[in-house]
Amino acid sequence: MHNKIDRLFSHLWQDYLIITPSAKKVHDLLEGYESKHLGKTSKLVNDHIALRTFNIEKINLDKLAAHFLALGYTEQGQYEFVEKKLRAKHFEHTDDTHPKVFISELIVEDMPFDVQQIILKMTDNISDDAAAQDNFLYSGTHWQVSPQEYDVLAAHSEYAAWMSVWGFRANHFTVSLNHMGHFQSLAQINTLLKSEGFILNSSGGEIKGGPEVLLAQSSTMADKIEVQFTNCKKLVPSCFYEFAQRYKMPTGKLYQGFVAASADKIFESTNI
Ligand code: OOG
Ligand code: NI
Repeated sequence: MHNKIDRLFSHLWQDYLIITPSAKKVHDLLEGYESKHLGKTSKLVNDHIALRTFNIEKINLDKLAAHFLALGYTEQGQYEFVEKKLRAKHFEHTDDTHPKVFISELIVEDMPFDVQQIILKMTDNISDDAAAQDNFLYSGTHWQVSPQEYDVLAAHSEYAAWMSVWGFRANHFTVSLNHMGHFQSLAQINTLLKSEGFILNSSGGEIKGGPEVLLAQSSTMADKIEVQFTNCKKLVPSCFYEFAQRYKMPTGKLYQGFVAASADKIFESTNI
C-alpha cells in the first residue's frame, strides 16, 4: 500500500517537474538550506497536492478521488467557490506522512453555452473506463484545443483554460513549513524566493490566511510554457509551487483542513 502511494506521488512529481522547471529550482534551493541546517541531507515534506477536473460524470472529482480512496485516503472536507463555479474536497491518509490531496471540479453547466460546448467536445471521446486506469491521474490531456478555443475558455474561466492545456496531473505540490528546520516562517521563504527572482502570487496578499484561520499559504506564479495548439504555439501558465504553515487547534493537534477564502486566491496562481 505505502509503496503504491509513494509510486503514485513519484509519478505525479516527475510529471509535474517536466512542465514546472521553477519548482525543481525552488525545491533544490530550499532543500539545500534545510540540509545545511541539519548538517546532513534533508528531504522536504509535502503538505498536499492538488488536482483539477470537470464535473462530467466519467471524469468527475469522485472518479479522481477513487484512486486515493483505494489507497486508504478518506474524504475530510468540502469547499465551494461560487464565483469561480468550482467545488472541491480534500482527502487525508491515516498515515499523515502521506500528503493530503485537494481535488476540485468545474461545474460545467454553470458556464456560458460556448464554454460548455468546447468542454463537451474536448471530453466527448474519453471512454467511460478511462478514469479508472492506473496512470489516469498523470495522463494529461485526452484532447486538443485550438488557440481560439483556449481564449474563449480563458475569458470565462482561467481554470477551464488551464484544464484544456494540461488536463489530469498535479497542479501543484506544497512544501510543509512545519517540517522545516531552517525556515521559521512563510515570509522568510517568500523573501528568499523573491531575491532569487521567482514570482509570487500576490492576489489577496503574498501570504493567504494565518494563525487566525490555522493555515497560512503562499505560492509562486505558474511557469509559462510553450504549448503546441492545433495550428500554432502559445506561451501558457503551467503549474506552481506552494508553501504552507499549519497551526495548532485548541486540542493541540495541527489543523489539517483548507481555508476556502485562501484557496480561492491560490487558484489564481495559474492566471494568465
Ligand atoms: C487548488 C487551489 C487551492 C489550496 O491549497 O488552498 C489550494 C488549485 O489551484 O487547483 O491548493
Ligand atoms: Ni494548495
